[in-house]
Amino acid sequence: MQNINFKLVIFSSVLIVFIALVGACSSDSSSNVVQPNQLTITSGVDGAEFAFDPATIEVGVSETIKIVFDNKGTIAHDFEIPDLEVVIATTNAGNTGEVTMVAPSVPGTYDFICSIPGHKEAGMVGKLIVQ
Ligand SMILES: [Cu+2]
Repeated sequence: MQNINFKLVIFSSVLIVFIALVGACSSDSSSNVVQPNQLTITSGVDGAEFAFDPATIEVGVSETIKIVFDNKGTIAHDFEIPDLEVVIATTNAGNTGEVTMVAPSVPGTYDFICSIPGHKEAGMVGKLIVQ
């Protein structure tokens, strides 16, 4: 009788450890989800109201990329890549906006701009290089 109880305790212990391991593994697999690389583009750096910093960004072909637009200026701006239909809507001074995009599958260079009238002409342009 004593022996049977002992076996039952061992079996239960093994079962508990097994369940814990399965639990650990399944929570592990969720961390395998690919997180997009993040790029931050800032405006208003060093008082340059109508400029993006950096003005050139490089991404890999087909790369999933999260773009964060950080408006450190004193007026509202937006961020658009017209040819790729990528848009971060008007972002007020001191705020950030973001968008996640998948880069084209072929290399190329695309302009990004602030689409608020007059801002592109004042210098709010940059290049996204896909390579
Ligand atoms: Cu602007």
